[in-house]
Amino acid sequence: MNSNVDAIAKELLAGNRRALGRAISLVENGGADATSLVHELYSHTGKAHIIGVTGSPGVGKSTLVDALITECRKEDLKVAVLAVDPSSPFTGGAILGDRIRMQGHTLDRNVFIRSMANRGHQGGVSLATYDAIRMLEASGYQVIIIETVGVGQSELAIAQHADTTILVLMPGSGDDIQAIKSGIMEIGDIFVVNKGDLPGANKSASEITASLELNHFQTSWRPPVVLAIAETGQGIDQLWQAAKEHKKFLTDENLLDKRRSLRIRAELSEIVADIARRNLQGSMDSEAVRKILSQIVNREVDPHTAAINLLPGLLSSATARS
Ligand SMILES: Nc1nc2c(ncn2[C@@H]2O[C@H](COP(=O)(O)OP(=O)(O)O)[C@@H](O)[C@H]2O)c(=O)[nH]1
Ligand SMILES: [Mg+2]
Repeated sequence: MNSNVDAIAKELLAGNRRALGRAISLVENGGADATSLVHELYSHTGKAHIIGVTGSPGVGKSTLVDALITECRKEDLKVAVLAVDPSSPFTGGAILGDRIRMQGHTLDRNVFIRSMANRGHQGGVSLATYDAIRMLEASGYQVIIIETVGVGQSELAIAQHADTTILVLMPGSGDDIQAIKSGIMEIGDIFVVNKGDLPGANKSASEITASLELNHFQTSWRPPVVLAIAETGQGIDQLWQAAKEHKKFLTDENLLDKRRSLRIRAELSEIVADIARRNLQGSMDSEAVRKILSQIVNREVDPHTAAINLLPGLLSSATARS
């Protein structure tokens, strides 16, 4: 083990924030250091309540997360926020705004806020998020909130890193109708109609409730619909109660491990695919592959057979993501 990584791991376990920040950067960048860090700390992970907050831009997710932090702090829980933008290689305006909206907690040593953006390859931010969560858990954070920007496929995939997913909507945006139509309702364990101070909020909430009644659920959990005004904190205590009840439900029904094993299954296949993809990129210019390419061009071997022949080499020369 690299002694630098070793030192970071030790300090992180002791709750050092700088070490935590460096550890998250390392797992974001990937590579051998990231792999050893996760290896070292894995036995200290798995204890936090992971809450995903998702919804269209502007519905008030960051404002809501800020209010949720306040609720957690009332119970003296250590809370961390990862603001994840899976689509953008830049930590753009949206995330900058997020940080401003969570500034009330910047001096609190038991609150850690961090934004993560896509550093390039597909699946990258998703894989890095799994590991960033682990760094936070090892550092003693009891509640980890993941805010994702937007509601596309990749955002939903990240929402599924969570034990409890909160879907945030607002009145009058047509968002609710679209959510109902597009099937993203299925990922919500709790629904929030935020901006309850705007006209139409009650109507939106009852429309969502009505459409949920038509849903088929896989468990006996019935997603509550919470009306909130994130800006004033109204309804946030109710939301926090609902989140805790959901966690308790998962635990009592033995569903927490089931959820987590589904997640690990997704992560594992992503890691394997990532290794293969990386090795493939690394070997495409090799002498051996050049030879195979010319064989394919000369009709000596077909592409399918060549691919099958290449595969064992790609998987056996496994290297860590970088
Ligand atoms: N009227 C009203 N505005 C809100 C409320 N919550 C948030 N906002 C505003 O909505 C805008 C977007 O909020 P933000 O938290 O950045 O949304 P996000 O993009 O979903 O993270 C900001 O101008 C907030 O001040 C609310 O409860 N009522
Ligand atoms: Mg935001």
